[in-house]
Amino acid sequence: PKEIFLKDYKLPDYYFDTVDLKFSLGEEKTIVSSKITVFPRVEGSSPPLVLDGHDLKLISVKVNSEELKDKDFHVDSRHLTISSPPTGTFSLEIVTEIYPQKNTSLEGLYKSSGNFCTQCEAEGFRKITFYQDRPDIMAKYSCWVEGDKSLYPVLLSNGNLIEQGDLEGGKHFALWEDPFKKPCYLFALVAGQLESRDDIFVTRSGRKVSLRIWTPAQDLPKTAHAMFALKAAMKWDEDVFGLEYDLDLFNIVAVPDFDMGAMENKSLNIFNSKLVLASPETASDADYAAILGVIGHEYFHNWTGNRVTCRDWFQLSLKEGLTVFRDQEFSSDMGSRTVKRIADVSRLRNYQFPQDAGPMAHPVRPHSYIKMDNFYTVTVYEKGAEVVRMYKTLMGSQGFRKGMNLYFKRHDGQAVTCEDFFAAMRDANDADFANFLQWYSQAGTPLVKVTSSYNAEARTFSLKFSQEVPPTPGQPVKEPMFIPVALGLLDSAGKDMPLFSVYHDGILKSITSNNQPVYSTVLRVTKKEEEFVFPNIIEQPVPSILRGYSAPIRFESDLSESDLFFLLAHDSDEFNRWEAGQILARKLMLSLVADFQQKKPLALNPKFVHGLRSILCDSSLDKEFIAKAITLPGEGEIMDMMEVADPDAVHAVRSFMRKQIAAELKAEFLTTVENNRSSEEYVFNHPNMARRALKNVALAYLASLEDEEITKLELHEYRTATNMTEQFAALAAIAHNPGKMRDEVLADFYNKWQHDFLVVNKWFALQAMSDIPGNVENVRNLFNHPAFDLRNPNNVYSLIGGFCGSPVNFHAKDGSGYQFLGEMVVQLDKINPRVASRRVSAFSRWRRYDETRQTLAKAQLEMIMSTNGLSENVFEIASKSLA
Ligand code: BAL
Ligand code: ZN
Repeated sequence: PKEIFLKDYKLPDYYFDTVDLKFSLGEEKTIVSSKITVFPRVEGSSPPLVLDGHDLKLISVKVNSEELKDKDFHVDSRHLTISSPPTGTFSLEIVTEIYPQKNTSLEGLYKSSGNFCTQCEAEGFRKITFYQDRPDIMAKYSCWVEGDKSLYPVLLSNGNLIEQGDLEGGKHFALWEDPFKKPCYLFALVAGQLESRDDIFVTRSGRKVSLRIWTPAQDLPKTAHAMFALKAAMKWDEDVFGLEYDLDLFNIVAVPDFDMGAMENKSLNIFNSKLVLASPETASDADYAAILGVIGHEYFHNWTGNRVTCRDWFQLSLKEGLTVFRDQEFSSDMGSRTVKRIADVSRLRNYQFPQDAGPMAHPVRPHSYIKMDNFYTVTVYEKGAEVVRMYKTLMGSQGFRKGMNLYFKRHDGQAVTCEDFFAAMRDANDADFANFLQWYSQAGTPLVKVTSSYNAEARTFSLKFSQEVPPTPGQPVKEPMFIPVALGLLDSAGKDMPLFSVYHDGILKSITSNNQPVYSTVLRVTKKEEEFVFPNIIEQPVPSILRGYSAPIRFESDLSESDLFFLLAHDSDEFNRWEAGQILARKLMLSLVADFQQKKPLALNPKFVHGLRSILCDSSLDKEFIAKAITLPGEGEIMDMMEVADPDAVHAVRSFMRKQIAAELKAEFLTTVENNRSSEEYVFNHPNMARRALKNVALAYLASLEDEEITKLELHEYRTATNMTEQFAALAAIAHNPGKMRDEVLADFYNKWQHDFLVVNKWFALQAMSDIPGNVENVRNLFNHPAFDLRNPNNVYSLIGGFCGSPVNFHAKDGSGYQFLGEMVVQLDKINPRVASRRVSAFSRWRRYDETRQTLAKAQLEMIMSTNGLSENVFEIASKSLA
């Protein structure tokens, strides 16, 4: 397979102006005709025109209405080359035949669950017709779709519906026209038996936009929340960024078989059903929140991605990092900012940090790829969002908005790069960002250490920073990064001290705002080592550093245990209150892991339990914050901090701690459950979700006691629950402990919900993720369950992804977990390479484990590599993992 490099980017030889597509949908085959207006980039030049194509049958090709002779073009499995195109603008007409019914890759045009649907990002359009399949080719499209009227009563594509009508032989057609130039990855077509929930949004300048959410008829009642989310997102983008929707129609289609979460095709977003359909009885609070975030995300792409797109796929984070940042901000404004920040940072730590420290580590803007699909990663998305957040931290909300305004003013309608975004931010704010661009090109999570000292005589407080960016594949030596460090200093009463100035490099700089002191400031750490000294600090402070997690780094400080307990109790920055508790928990867990490995008895620090009790019983705190603050760091996070990851020890220690905490705080947890039951109908709002979150965390702790009375309580909660959030939490609590009760309740749940495939996926995931010893056998049985279909990505994520999320079973020392995954990858790769390669990633960090596990995991990677007909997708991840 061929590796593609950013440094090799070349402007295209030809651009396309207009693209008129015609789809004749059939049961055996679909005929795709395209008519493209082509013009050369350099006037008068006429180099060969090379078009991409994959799995296509070429029927005919015409230039300026003349059919080309065999000698004038060349076609192979990946390209159509027209050797001597005419000079100047010309028309190109191509007819291809494709077979959507046989397309299990869910890329290009495919038919599933009775409907036609497309997915073109990143490089799926080449499976529809021959084209310059690259995002810097932006053209205006029209799309004629025709098909059987009874089988496909609804025919959708991008833009405005220009005409529709009946044709002979029971067929009908629709003609769509998109007035905005777009790259082909944003093309979409949907045809099938669908109905819509309709609504209207009036933009602030008075445009009346029709909103339609399409699903099979029986699911329509479950689209109310998605419609709410869409309207909220449209309003939010106007309020926060001044960005309005630009067409009269916005369609969303929910489909059951979809690789990704959703896709932002211009005016025709296509969604995985799990991110659209919700009712209180079938969807949890987490589902509701995810729907809000992803509906927002796809809608926000209309400006950040569609109106301004990427020059090439290396720039993916230009649109994804920015749009994730925007959806995070949207969700924060719709709920609790602190809780959202905690959730986002946890995700970064649990998924992105391991990627950044493993063989697939890559910069936010990768330097090379074999399959672009492998780079839709937590690094490009989540770390990319952190990079965007740093601009805002450095320049404030207004400065960030000024930068966004300039970005759109300069680049609307263009395909641009991460430097263009950086330049807009810099120029709009007249800012000096020194080495900030390193964030796009250097992989690896910087490790920042800080030591503090107070000089009582001089009344100065000093912070000395040092930073190290670890080596990553292809990048052995790193430069220092530009790290914004937000901080405040707490006095002995726990209040933020006023700050006026700081010495940096021996120079005193004012940090006041309108001549008033500030209580939190942002230091710019840019060197390998540097010192900041605060003058006029009248008593020894406790520093609260990296407030709001102002940079995506690993951070170590010399704060003592008592400093951390102090911050946990007093910090005005709620994120850092949570963080102080997490640092304490991580330290405690690591020391218990060492005890466990040395076969010492385990004992829990009573101060830690006391700290948890104080938080649990503090009625002034937000309930969801409490739920987060009393949740221990995940097993993956702790393993990630170990020299040699030990899944058994970490699992044993975390289970021990949970059980001890549950025993010590049993009365408080029981009261928490009692006081936080639903008393009214399900409402999707922060106070209600927070209440349910706290109740469910308490219930989960109690489950670890394996106590008969508690089981009765859980059963009561399960039976009386009026919403999925509480019913599922009770089910999970019961399923925590093996036995007859577990089996019966799991069976009861399935019987109740077997008609709803989204709920059945939850049922698969719950069992797959279970820590019950030897769970691989159960998962193998579920693989043969009639409701499981390897062709459906949601099924795969639930069962196979879920299984890999249980370290103790996936990393079972007998290799049974690795063997299961190896077999699954090989089977999946034949069906859907993109889904398969995402699963291989679970093997990537095999070198982190002991020798026995290393040998077993490596053997599976080698087995995968030796499989005949391996896809490029899986090849890339497996070979890089072995390198
Ligand atoms: N562009 C792929 C799906 C998403 O990030 O919105
Ligand atoms: Zn996106």
